[in-house]
Amino acid sequence: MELVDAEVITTRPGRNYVLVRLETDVGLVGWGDATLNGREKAVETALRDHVLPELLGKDPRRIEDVWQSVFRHTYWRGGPVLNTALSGVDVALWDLKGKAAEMPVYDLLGGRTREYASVYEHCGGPDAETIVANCEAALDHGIEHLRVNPHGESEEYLDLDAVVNVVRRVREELGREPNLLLDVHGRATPVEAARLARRLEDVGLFFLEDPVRPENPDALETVRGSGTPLAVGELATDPWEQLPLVERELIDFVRADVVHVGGITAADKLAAVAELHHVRTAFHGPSDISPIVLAATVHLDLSLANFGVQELPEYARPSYDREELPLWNPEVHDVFSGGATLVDETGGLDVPDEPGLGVTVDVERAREFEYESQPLPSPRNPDGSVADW
Ligand code: CS2
Ligand code: MG
Repeated sequence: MELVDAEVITTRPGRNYVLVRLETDVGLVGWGDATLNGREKAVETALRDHVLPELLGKDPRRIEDVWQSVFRHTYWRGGPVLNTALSGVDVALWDLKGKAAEMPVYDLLGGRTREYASVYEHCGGPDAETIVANCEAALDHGIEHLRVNPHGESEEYLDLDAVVNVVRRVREELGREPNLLLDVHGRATPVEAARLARRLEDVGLFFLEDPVRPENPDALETVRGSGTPLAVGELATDPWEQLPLVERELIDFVRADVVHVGGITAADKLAAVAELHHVRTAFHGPSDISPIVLAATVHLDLSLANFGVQELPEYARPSYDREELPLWNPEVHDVFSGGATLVDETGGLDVPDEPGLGVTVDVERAREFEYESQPLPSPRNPDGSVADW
């Protein structure tokens, strides 16, 4: 089998997605997603002008070999642009391999270890009342992991006292049972994060996410040591970035993002190392990933013994008003069908028992939605200096 066509299609059904379409000489087509939020065109160019032409004539069954050559033959390895491009290719190759073998990807990864992948839902809001109401709606639908981020007008600033007060009130209202999660988005300093983790000990968080920026792993030593579990990793653009955190057991949950860390191949290896260190997975599922990446991530979740929890993309929030739970906003549904769906009452995602990823892409419809620039947030501190978002 060989690759005879490799194409990048940038589409916008509701938001921008960079899709990878690989076609073989036996007529099989595999789909990947290489969306880098806010820098979509950089990845599109990397794929079109550099990565995809080199794939033509290669055997798509040799996923590891293709992965190694795309990653290593650049000499300057990785980074968000190149590794997102690689991830898109890798996911498309796994989709192809599943289709060729007539097996779902989770079977290629060792088979199911669970019937569904429990999710956490974004239940944040401007005040405790709204957050509690969002949590109760999620709980009514069987979702037991709830992200309770307080956010208001000044979402970009970290008001530690306000965060602690709101999260405490949410816990008091909901009782001890539900699993509560909080994402600090790397906005705290190490010592602020350490205080936050200690102050939230009595709340009993399921995890505190990205307490500090990931560049300096040693900073997590300052944060470690409280009774609050930590989750880090959505910003990693290759598995080695996470290695010190896992090996030194500085985190409890590894949050690889399948579309940035190097695809299914890299996320699976990272998860295997994490398992040996008793670290569980909590793979990234933000609203900027397409149904292709969500499906790829859930195939992994279903196969991993050390699966922890799966983030449910915000836009995939089920409509609680309807009996049927439509996962995607209508425009996304125009382009993608199949893929991961919530299994009612379980609070978990499952994928169809179909060859490959189980996602169908309407390529003609995808071509009709044109890319539009979608600026990223650019917050400033009150004194005018640049703030992280
Ligand atoms: C967030 C992301 O899902 C999360 O935990 O941190 O939404 C993140 O802000 C986006 O992926 C950035 O594109
Ligand atoms: Mg996050």
